[in-house]
Amino acid sequence: QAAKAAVGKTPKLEDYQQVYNKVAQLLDEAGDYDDGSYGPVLVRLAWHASGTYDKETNTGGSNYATMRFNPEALHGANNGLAIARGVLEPLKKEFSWISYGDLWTLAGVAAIQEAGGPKVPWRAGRIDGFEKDVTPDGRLPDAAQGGDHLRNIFYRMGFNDQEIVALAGAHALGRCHVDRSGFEGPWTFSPTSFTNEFYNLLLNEKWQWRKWNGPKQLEDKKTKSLMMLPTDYALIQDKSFKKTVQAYAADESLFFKDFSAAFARLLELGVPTSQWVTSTPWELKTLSEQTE
Ligand code: CCH
Repeated sequence: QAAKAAVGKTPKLEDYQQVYNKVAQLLDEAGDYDDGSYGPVLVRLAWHASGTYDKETNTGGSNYATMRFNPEALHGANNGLAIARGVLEPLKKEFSWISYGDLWTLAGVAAIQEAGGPKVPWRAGRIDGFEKDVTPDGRLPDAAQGGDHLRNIFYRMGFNDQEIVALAGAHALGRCHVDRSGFEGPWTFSPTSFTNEFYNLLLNEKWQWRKWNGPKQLEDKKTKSLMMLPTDYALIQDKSFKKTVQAYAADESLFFKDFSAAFARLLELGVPTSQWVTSTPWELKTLSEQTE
């Protein structure tokens, strides 16, 4: 009962709802930061903490929160995530019983739900590991590559083609930063709202390679203010992926359902079943549900 030991009492949903509420409150305390919300960068933290999972060796994933340690903090894919970890650090001080892995993944769930996205089932039980648990660099996807690379990376985590497309829809949120990834710009006109706009734009806008000094990325021909990564564009160049892109563009509730399932599973990768404090995940309430 590692989680129980860490908490010092039996962990209850109410305790984690309190943490959720604090995260939800600080999302909008971002001032001039980006588009005024820490939500997108917190989603990216939850994903990068989890997406190191390798099903063959059963290593990586969110269990040990190894991004706290160098060299993982310094892996190129994690550039900029010190901001997200820093935003959550005061919560770790306030709720010292929560593990970093639980805190980071719960923050990702709060960011999705508060941005108008689907409910994402979540449960507690991750424990803090050690530097020796850090996985090798190169487990997260490289945006400069194509469909084969996406399959290699996500199949390694145990996901299928439909789930690859569903997870990519998170790019409705946030933006690329030159000083983090080298890429630049948002995917949608509403980067703090969780919608199926990523798929609509990907399918319906005309995309052209941007002429600039940075890495190869696409821009929309009409406004030149939106972007797609080569890996995003790969989703409409492949028949199997494109079929799912079309389905999610046409039906936002289908996207919400599939995203929720895939993201919930992503956040649980690599956590031994015996560590979960409950056999079925919880549903955290949004702030607005609690004030109604
Ligand atoms: Fe992503 N993502 N992502 N992504 N990502 C970037 C930003 C965000 C790839 C590359 C990039 C997922 C999948 C992929 C978010 C969520 C998810 C950036 C810009 C790159 C590059 C980083 C920067 O410069 O700040 C690639 C390749 C893949 C392959 O599939 C998945 C899965 C998720 C979540 C489910 C979010 C959110 C952002 C915005 C972060 C921000 O700070 O605004």
